[in-house]
Amino acid sequence: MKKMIKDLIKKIKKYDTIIILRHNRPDGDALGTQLGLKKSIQKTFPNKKVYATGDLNPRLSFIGEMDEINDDVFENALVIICDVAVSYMQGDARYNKGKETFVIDHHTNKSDIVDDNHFICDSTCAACAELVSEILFDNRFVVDKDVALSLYTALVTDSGRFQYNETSPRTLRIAAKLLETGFDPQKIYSKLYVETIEKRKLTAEFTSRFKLTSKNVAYMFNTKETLEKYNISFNDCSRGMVSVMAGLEGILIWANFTEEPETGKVIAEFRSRGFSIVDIAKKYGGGGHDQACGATLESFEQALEVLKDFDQRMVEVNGQ
Ligand SMILES: [Mn+2]
Repeated sequence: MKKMIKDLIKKIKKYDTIIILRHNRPDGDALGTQLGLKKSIQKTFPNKKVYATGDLNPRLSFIGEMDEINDDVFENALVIICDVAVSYMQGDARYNKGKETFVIDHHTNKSDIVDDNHFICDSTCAACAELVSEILFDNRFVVDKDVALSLYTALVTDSGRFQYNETSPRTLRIAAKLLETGFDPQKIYSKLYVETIEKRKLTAEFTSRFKLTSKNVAYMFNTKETLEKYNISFNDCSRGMVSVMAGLEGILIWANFTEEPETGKVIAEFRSRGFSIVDIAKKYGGGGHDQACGATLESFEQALEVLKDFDQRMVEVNGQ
């Protein structure tokens, strides 16, 4: 991996145009890592043209804006893809149009975009930002308040405020180094964790909606009609409501199944506490982390199949 990182740094120095990408429906880690890396390269090498593109997440626009660039910009560019290794989850359909491409990730999926020499991946990192921050610090790139705010937002969100499994002494050392740049973390928390009264009431509605399987797997089915009824966006429901089933005694696996209105596909978010379920996500063509993963399903019938697998996992875990 050291050799690959060395090679990446060499390529960053060589290319005049660098485009940073990440996964679609971006979360805090995807956007924070992407924009933190962009800003750091731009500040370290002011003469280079550095861009960040992809679909938006309005809730996280405080991290920064996306660039609009023409297809021909990709021709001579170095492309660095963050927080995702697979082609079907890309935020910019032109992800494979660069002259050369690197992937930096912390998920457990293999890459179908780059070969092993261009795939910098460490699934022990709590966030992709942990790996990227380390690369930037080790190679003496500019990490000022502005860069650090983006990377810290990524670290805080993907680690669940430093609580999830992958959070390690190394995560906290990186967080400390980022904080030392002097930005105000309260500014981030007030954007991320203060919500409207309407949103809190909606969360209460969804808390009363989830069901349990015979083996105590919590789940929700959200159809297109559900989204309309509660006037909630797909993203706010799919990613935003999975956590209403988290942190409950006796519930070690929970799943949120939401119909994507444009495609009719069912986007599934899976979470567990204490053991891995990512193999089940992969069985259905998905992936992610051991205890936080997902998949794209064809139908709610298929969701029932997934729930059977989760019930089976509970039987194994309980040793029955
Ligand atoms: Mn991530």
